[in-house]
Amino acid sequence: MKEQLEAIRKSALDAIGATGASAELEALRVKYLGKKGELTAVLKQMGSLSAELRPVMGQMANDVRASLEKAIETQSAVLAEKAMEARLALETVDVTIPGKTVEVGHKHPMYTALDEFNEIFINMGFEIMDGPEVEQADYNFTKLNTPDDHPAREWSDTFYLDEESRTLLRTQTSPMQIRAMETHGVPIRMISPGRVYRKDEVDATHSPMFHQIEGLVVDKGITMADLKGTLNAVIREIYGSGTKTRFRPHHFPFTEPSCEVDIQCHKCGGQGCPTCKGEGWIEVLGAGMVHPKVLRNCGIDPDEYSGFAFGFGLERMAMGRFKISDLRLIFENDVRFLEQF
Ligand code: 2NM
Repeated sequence: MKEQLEAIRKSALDAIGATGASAELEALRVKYLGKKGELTAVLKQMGSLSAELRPVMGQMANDVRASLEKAIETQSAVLAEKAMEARLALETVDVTIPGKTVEVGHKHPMYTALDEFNEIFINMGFEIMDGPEVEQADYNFTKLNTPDDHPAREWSDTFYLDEESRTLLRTQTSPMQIRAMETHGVPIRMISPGRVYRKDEVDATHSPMFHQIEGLVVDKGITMADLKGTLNAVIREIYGSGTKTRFRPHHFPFTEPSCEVDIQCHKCGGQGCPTCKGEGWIEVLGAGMVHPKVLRNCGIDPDEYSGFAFGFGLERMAMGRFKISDLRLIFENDVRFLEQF
């Protein structure tokens, strides 16, 4: 029996030392120390030994068990270390590889133009007011002195949202000035920038959605001189202090008198060139003294108060400022285009 135990110890220790994976080690543990293992089988023969030999063999069997358990534990630690080294070798990070650059976006050029515009008006004491893009025809047209039979109300020009032509996508931001006069009251100095919608085919200068900034001042004693002074100041902030302006008579239903405002072409100095299409002047906005009927429609007494209003096209302004030749570039959002600003 002693030889048997020695043989088990030797073959088991050799086998344990030779394992390369923890599964093999577990198989060996079962093979030698398990319930049906070799060492257990030897122990089962103890009953046939003499009373003097039994404790001696018992002691030896325990020694063998202890040394196998110790060897398994040691080998297990060796294997775990090897496994960790292998994993670390696989997962090495080369910190010298150049990183992937993250592309950081920026504001759309048209909104850069809008921010500057807002800033100019805030500095002049104007409030910025936001309003709904889905409007009532009443606010978009009627209260703005645009009667039911006016051509601007045609279905071919306006996106109506019901058969009765009562709700629509606003065609201008002026309904917001009406709301402002009704709720804010006088005196008032405000601008309302935002999206407007018209049934236009897309081309180099048209889009069914574009942006306007309209403004309104109402107080006692406001005259055309205030209109000219304010708009000249704004235009010179945007286009440069030496910019020449021209106020031409025009017609809008909601203002009387009305005008369009041109700036002298900065490219040719008024001689006429491709930028100004040979005109020498570039139209930048429409304006006028708020029609007395419009004031009255908003509960303001035109005998006591007067005001002026104006409207800029934001895309047109951005196109002039950034030398953009086609309106579609502004909406396509091709990063190769946007990256230039
Ligand atoms: C323009 C041109 C002229 C305008 C008028 C009003 C209101 F509500 F006060 F009557 N808001 N905006 C106006 C006047 C807009 O855009 C070219």
